[in-house]
Amino acid sequence: MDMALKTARVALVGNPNSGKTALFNALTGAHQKVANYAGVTVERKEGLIRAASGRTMSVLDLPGTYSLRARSPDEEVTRDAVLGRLAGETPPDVVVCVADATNLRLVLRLILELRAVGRPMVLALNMYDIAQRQGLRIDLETLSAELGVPIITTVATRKRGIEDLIAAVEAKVEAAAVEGENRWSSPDSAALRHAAREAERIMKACVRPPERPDTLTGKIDSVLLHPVAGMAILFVLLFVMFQAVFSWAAPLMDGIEGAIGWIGGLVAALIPDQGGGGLIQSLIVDGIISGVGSVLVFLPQILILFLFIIALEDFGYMARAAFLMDKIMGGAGLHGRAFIPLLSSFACAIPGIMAARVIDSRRDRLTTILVAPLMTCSARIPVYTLIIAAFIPSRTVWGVVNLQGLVMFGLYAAGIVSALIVSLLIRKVFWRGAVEPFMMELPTYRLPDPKSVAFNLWLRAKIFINRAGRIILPLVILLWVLATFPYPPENATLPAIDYSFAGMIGRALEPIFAPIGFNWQMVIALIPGMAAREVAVAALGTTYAIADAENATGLLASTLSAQWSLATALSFLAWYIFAPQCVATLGVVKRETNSTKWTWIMIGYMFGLAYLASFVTYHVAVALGGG
Ligand SMILES: Nc1nc2c(ncn2[C@@H]2O[C@H](COP(=O)(O)OP(=O)(O)OP(=O)(O)O)[C@@H](O)[C@H]2O)c(=O)[nH]1
Ligand SMILES: [Mg+2]
Repeated sequence: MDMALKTARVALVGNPNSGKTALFNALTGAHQKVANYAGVTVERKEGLIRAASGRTMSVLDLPGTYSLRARSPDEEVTRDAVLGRLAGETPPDVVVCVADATNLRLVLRLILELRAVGRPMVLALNMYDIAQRQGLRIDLETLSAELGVPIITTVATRKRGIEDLIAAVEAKVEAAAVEGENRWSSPDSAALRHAAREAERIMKACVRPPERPDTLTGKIDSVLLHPVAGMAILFVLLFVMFQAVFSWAAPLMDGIEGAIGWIGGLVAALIPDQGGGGLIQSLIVDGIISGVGSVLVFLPQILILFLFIIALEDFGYMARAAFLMDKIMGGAGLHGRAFIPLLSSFACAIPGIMAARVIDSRRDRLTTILVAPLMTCSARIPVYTLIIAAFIPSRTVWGVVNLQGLVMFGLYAAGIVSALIVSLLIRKVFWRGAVEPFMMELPTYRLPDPKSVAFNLWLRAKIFINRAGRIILPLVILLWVLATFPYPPENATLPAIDYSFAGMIGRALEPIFAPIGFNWQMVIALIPGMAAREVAVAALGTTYAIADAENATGLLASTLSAQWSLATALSFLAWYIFAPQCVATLGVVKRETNSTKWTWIMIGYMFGLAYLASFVTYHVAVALGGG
């Protein structure tokens, strides 16, 4: 019977935050990002599944939308996919409309629009667990009859209803007929009013609100969204987060550090350092282990930070934080929807810049993109932490506050405040006009699922370790070569590294950076550090290990505290707040803005700010006695 069944194309369409990606992951086994706020998915993602009949289905996850009348670039993706407008593409064989069962009113309007497109459709009534818990009563039969589509209830996060959904889709494919012509056209205001009335009527007919309405979300919100208390809680949360990054991570970091030192010692003992062995020993111990190891140490801190972020995202708090920040962001000329892109930039500016696709106005999107790299990405954590560990004493101030955590908090705050100032300036210089008010809907609070939090954390760890292998390792080896050859002359008076290529390059560039207090080793670290910020730490690890090969077991932080002045260290921190030390980000800016001009404007303003900030920091610190 298996007569080479044609692959069926299935598109998941629905309102933002209705669980499309969670459903996509449950169907295909993929691991796309899922979080409790709108606008997580900004691109189409395809995955394959095989139905029980043996038919292959290609499933398409799409950005959420309220209407096919797309406004922002991410919504256009959805519209084009549904209408089959992309080059070489036909409309999907089946549209699966994914609805948040607790929020039917909005999705009904979308369903009415989708019906006009005339594709076979199935309604996945997702988050059915929450609807039941809330006591919402939905008359599935009447709803199905009203809409003329089969309805399957699902709980995407628990993989419930998945088989039924596949079967329903398959039945639609088998029936094969296109259900009608595409009668969809962009609705005018009369059509919108009509759809709203129709949705209201269907709601009345099919959904009975719970006898005891769920007020938990409302109760929590009355505290968390309170203009004063809410702000205070947000501030305290961030503060605790950075305290935790330092105090919880310490024992774990000591463990990793000890293990790396032990491996280094073992390798040093195994490889004789006579003849060619000395060179190999130096490559492995001073180059690879010192370099890559100096970055890997920071894994615990990064994971603790992400534990907070992932748990807060799943709980639904991040959308509230956006709500609280809206006034401040609007005052600085940022669009209400800029919050999520900026928040994502704390992990990495690249997904952050892509997330700006949810903003419909090009100017507002551009402003967001230009300031996104000022948010402290996780690749800066190794740089910040290294310098803080070396120069800021681990003291308790005001009784309970860890001084190192406080400085870290300050560095993050510096990034945020400068992003606000820069966007204000962009508005003043390039374009004026009103900023759109906040538009994001607030999701229902949900307890974070420990399994999915653990899994997301594991993905983060994998990304971090992968970067250590793919980006840092090759660069560290290259740097080792540059720092080792050529050998010093017979009558050398300086350390060997001073005669190497790295020494030469560093010294040639040193004059540019001398006014901001950088020595040539730092200059050398900045160059491979363009590949990724944390490479600078690895590069410093390697450079100082080679320079001080005699006692290579010395920890990088203690080496730095002996070699740099406080003013130099602070200047380096200031540099890293602003400098666009990341080629990949610049590439994405070019792609997303589709403009060389704006990419260069970003490079220019960020390097300019970095140099200025370092200059001021250095000289103020020297004047205060930190030279
Ligand atoms: N309790 C419960 N939570 C769910 C269910 N489906 C999804 N979620 C949660 O709902 C939130 C939103 O899920 P996503 O899959 O990111 O939603 P989306 O529709 O892809 O959102 P966008 O990409 O922003 O349009 C996440 O926190 C999920 O864990 C469900 O059936 N039950
Ligand atoms: Mg999604």
